Amino acid sequence: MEIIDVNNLEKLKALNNQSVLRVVNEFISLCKPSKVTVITDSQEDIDYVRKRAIELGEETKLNLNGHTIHYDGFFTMSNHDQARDKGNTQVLVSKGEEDSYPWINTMERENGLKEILNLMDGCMKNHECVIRFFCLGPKDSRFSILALQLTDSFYVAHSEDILYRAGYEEFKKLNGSDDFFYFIHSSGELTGDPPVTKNLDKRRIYIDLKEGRVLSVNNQYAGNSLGLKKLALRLGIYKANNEDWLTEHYFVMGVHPKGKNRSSYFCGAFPSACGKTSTAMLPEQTIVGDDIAYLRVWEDGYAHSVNIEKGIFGIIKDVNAKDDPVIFDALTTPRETIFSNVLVKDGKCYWIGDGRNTPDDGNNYSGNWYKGKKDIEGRDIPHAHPNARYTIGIEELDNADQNLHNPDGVPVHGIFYGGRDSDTMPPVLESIDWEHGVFLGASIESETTSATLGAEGVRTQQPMANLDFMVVPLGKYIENHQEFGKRLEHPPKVFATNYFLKSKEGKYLNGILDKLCWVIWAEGRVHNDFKAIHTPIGKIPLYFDLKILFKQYLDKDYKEEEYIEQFSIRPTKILEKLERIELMYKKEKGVPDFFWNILETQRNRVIELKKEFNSEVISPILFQK
Ligand code: SPV
Ligand code: MN
Repeated sequence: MEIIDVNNLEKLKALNNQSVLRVVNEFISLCKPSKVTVITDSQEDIDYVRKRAIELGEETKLNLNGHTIHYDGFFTMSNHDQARDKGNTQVLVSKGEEDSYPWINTMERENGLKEILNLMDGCMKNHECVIRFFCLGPKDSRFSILALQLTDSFYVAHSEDILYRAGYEEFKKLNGSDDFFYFIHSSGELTGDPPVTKNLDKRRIYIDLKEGRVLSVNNQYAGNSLGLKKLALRLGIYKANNEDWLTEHYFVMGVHPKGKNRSSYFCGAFPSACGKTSTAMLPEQTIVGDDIAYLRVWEDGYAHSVNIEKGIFGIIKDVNAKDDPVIFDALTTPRETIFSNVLVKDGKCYWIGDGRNTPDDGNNYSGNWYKGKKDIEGRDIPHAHPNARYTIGIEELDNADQNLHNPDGVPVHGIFYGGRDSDTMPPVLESIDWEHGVFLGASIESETTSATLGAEGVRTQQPMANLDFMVVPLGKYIENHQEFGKRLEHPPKVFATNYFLKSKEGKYLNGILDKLCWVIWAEGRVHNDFKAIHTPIGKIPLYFDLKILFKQYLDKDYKEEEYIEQFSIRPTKILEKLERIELMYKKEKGVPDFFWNILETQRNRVIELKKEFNSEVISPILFQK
């Protein structure tokens, strides 16, 4: 039997694209699937993908209409597939270039290709391979890049239908050009029920910048397997930074202040599990995207931005009716949703921090689960994984922004940068100007979380929350940000946020929804609604304005003591942070002068401040003249 039938072959040929045929031929011959199915943009083809994900056991239906559960492989705590695998993700570079990237794993291209192509030989044996076409960004848009995906996982293919815009018809418009990214993925040999990747020790994700492609094998977790997500982000960063635009790990949201009859758009970069999606999904605001954006300098003098996705692959931990009402409602009502790595009991999902009673048993990512179950290293297995996720489309949410598919994107009025920082930076800080904003983004620090494999709770530097994906030298990337802003007549105002400030006793100082007030304040700053207090590290809100916002938006009495504790400047902590930043950037070649100048100026001002007040905690009231 031919592995590709006439009908499927016709679908390929109709694209009139030799480069697509070349890629398909090369990888079908190498991976040796038993069958090849080509998926167009037709509903019939897309339904086929959903049906196969269920038939093959990669997804199982749950009680609510459209809901399914998928599990990624779990063997021991140190070898599982519930997060991005940084260690086995390698960027393939030319000989001699290996040292250009101190922050990421690199491998000499020829060696890397040899290894992974060898692992991929026969990796789809007895599997059906699907060929998919997507569009990263809105259709018919100057922003967008086309993407070809081959995978033997119908969970991957189904997730991509929810997350990305169909692109088969867009590929026809290429007129034979090879101007597209491509992604080859295989779960490799499978084991168990549900079927999970057997050989996690042979998990490899190799990024081939030269060819604009990523090869990924022996994994299922979306951050490793879905070509269009973090794998395309890396290719996008490479392309943008060698041209004149930006690819960023940004959400994009519409901010709609009460009673103002206006909307503004904000982007935001936060490392994993630092409140990025929940910011983009704040009540009464609208979402364009929650993870990855392309930005270009536009004719109106603003930066314009598009979401390259159309869905959300969000962390489900701590989503509950009180703290994340919009997401919670979306996840507990019928609609197409893939849950991953949560507990299922009687067809219903449970996760950590869902605000409900947890059943004592059920099925989770470790198989049959019961309270007190231990992994083979003797540690408790929680009922749901801390990095358990949900996949939903944005379009059908009530808070979807009307410009989600606008080919011109949305004008960016402001940018947030946030990290997980318990003791140094205030909840919100406005930059002095664009370059200082780049500095604030470049100096995000965060404690590690469960979204990547490895230890949690370690403070790491996270420039623009993009370090995991930084496939160009960091100095060049920072300089490109500076240049990008210089070309804008109206550069976005930049704000650093910190939702994770703690008291001396270790208690969070802010409620989870307090971020709404920081966002609304920032929006007001863009339109000069509020004055700000100038401090040596940037601008902060006046108590009076926040008091009103807390009352108006959260019906909370925001006390002056709370404000003083949250917005005090802590000179020693800030000097320590500046030192860590300096240490990191010193390892990097080609960091632009403006960065060092800002660092020095900030340091001198903070040293003076410390001398002047002779205190470790300086109240914001003291800066108010
Ligand atoms: C993140 O970790 O930043 C995510 C999820 O958005 S992942 O797909 O794993 O990258
Ligand atoms: Mn992300």
